[in-house]
Amino acid sequence: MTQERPVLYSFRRCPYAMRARLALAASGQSVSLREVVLRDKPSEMIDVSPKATVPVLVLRDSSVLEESLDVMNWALAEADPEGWLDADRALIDELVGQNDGPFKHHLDRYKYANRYDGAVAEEHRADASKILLELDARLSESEWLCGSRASFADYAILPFVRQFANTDRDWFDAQDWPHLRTWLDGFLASERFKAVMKKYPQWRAGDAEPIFPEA
Ligand SMILES: N[C@@H](CCC(=O)N[C@@H](CS)C(=O)NCC(=O)O)C(=O)O
Repeated sequence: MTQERPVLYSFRRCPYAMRARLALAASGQSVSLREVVLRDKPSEMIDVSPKATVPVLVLRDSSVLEESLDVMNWALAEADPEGWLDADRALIDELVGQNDGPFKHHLDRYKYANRYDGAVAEEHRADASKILLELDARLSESEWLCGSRASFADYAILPFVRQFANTDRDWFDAQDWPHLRTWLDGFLASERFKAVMKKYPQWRAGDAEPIFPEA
């Protein structure tokens, strides 16, 4: 059976789900949103994606995208009115790879040091900060990471920098990375951010499914 629109399993605060929602919103693809609570995942999601991470996008033909970058690429291949993919793809991939690899590694061990044996939060914060200083240097040259326009890389990375900043916002604000702060604060103040951070109740089978993004 063909569904009316794709179904997105999402969790509001998850940075991976956030980047997927950002791309869906930018591309204007509307989906039926199923808000997931991670400790109480719906069996409908696990049935289609046994690895059980969010986001998951189930397309109209029932094919399943279970990686956030795949959801972004799918949405932007459908429509990319803001030119997120116009930037140099090799640069996008390099920046996103650094984010999803080493930066995420250090972010997790900074934010949740007690979950990792022997992890010292300050050491991981320092290692993550080296990466953020590189981003700050880049943002001192241009308003966005890949030039004068926002790209895939900015929106794939911003949710993770937000999470890093929120771990200790006073410490973050005391660091010498003015361009990074302007970039993050611009994102946090944007209508796009507000639109993708709207709160939805946990979805259970049979519940109404809000259309995302809202008109
Ligand atoms: N590589 C995946 C990672 C997604 C991921 O790890 N999401 C987290 C939430 S932020 C999750 O669902 N974790 C499963 C859990 O906590 O049970 C992607 O890019 O979509």
